[in-house]
Amino acid sequence: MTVASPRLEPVDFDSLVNAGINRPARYMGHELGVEPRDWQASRVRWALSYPEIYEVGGSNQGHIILYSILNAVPGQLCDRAYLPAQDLAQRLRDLRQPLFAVESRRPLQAFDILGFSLCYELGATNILEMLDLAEIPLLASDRGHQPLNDLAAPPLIFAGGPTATSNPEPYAAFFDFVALGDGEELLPEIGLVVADAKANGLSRSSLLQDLAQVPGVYVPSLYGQGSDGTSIVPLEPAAPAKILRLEASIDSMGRSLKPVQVQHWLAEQMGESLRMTGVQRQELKLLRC
Ligand code: B12
Repeated sequence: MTVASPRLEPVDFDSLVNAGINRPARYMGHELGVEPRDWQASRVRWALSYPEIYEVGGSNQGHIILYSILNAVPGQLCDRAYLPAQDLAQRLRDLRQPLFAVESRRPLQAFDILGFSLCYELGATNILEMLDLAEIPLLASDRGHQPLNDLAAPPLIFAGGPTATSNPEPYAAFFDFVALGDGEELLPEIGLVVADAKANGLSRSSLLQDLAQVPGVYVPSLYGQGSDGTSIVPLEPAAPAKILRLEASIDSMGRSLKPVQVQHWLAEQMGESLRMTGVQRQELKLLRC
């Protein structure tokens, strides 16, 4: 499988999300509390996803906590992505447009690192649907070796959350790495490793080896089946034999959660006004200023 060609600029939102799409506010990324982010100045660009439609994903506490923490890290930004409903998914496929993050409206391929909350088993198939819509190879082994600052390199794809933590193995082939336990302290540490790798032009495999040294990070490609047929053992001496499941310290808690999710009635109101007045175009202009 070849790695998809990079399409890194914001999608043509007006042609994708218009009167034919239900609840367009789901995709606008313009909720109360969203702040402008400096794409060019950011050394590491994250997208986090709770892989469900917006109403389920956007209200998930863990997802918004981790998003808020990453946006407080200097020099890094974090956007969000959700599973599009069937109407937008079909339109993306018909128009051959890649799935995008809701705030920057950039294709998910444009990010350095894309993290999914895997909070129940069936969320896994939604992740595959999102990767497919984003034109990102489904298997970690098909994502090439280019360093992340090569524009053709797909983002690092990883998962965290209760299901990923309790048994990552059924999903291992799809992820470059899996984060075990709470993400509050782990994600900023991962961000530092990724920033360093980008600054030094490290290959994807060298970066993954570095990430494997971070407590709480499991890199499946560095492990294989043990001689007993059930255990998982390191394939190289540098990979730790046991990986910690992290617990957030009390100091990392107690943040206010932003953004506030767009409620159904508001989404519908916004959808109606978009259709009638073209507010969407004005809002887009404001967002781009
Ligand atoms: C609230 C809740 C719900 C709400 C979710 C609403 C919402 N939008 O958030 C509702 C009622 C909708 C719900 C539904 C379901 N739930 Co529920 N739910 C919970 C519950 C009680 C709390 C989750 C929570 O908010 N925790 C607080 C946040 C801060 O913690 P967190 O989510 O765990 O996130 C932290 C870490 O996990 C980690 N993390 C999370 N995401 C990521 C991502 C990355 C990249 C990283 C690094 C880390 C990371 O960092 C976060 C911060 O520390 C948990 C049980 C529990 N005590 O955790 C069950 C739980 C998650 N649910 C579960 C299940 C099974 C379901 C359903 C499938 C039930 C059903 N049969 O329909 C559905 C699936 C819904 C869906 N489509 O996603 C199971 C999952 C079991 C499993 N191993 O898969 C749990 C664990 C309960 C259980 N013990 O059985 N649920």
